[in-house]
Amino acid sequence: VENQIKDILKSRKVHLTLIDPDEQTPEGAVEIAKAAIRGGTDGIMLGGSTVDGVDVDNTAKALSENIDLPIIIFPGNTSNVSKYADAIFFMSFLNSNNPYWIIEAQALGAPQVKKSGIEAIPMGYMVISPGGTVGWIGDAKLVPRNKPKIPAAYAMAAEALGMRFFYLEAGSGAEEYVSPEMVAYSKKATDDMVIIVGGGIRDGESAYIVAKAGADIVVTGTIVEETLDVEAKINEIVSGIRKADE
Ligand code: 1GP
Repeated sequence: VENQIKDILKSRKVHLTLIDPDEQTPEGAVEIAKAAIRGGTDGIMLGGSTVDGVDVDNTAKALSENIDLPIIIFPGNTSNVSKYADAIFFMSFLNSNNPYWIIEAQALGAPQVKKSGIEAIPMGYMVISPGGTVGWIGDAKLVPRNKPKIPAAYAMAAEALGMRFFYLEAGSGAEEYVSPEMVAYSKKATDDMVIIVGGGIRDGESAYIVAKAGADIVVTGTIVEETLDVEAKINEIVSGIRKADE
């Protein structure tokens, strides 16, 4: 999956659709995923801050039987592992105050990941103010929105530690997405890091702004839960990202 993403990135930026298995049935998730694919998304991320493992597993199974694009787990905790997914963002919550989210959950989850046979993609995860549910659950030392040098330093550290993906997260449903300055600092501070930006991106213009600033991957989640026309909404976001490719 990592190679597949990096191949696409040679010619254009990537969009991933986040589906929260808590929010609908597995069949409902398949319908959303199919519409998002028609809208131009490149893969499905599966996860949420408060999701249980059974929901993740059932939804991953239904998706794997019905779609061809990569299914990547975006784990909220150690139970969120499923052999039906293609990969997992094996992530460390770099600005958590709690060692559980930095390395302990990873140690507890690693044997299951190994056993499941899915690909682990090493990722540094950084939560920016306002941070939302994940900031609260993850005991985050939230980065102020106007301090772009802080996550850039973490991105450099993550790259030196061997992580290949770096996620700037404003929190699901955030009122404000991560600022373009912050995205640009993290992108410029690193050499080969794949920069992912998510949280609060709701329209083509915001997707364009973060992609133009340096996001390699733009993630949207909440909008697919809110819109009545998933295909059209994803198409709007993807068109914004494509504009940044020009
Ligand atoms: C949340 O970054 C993702 O972890 C997506 O955020 O739900 O606001 O699109 P939204």
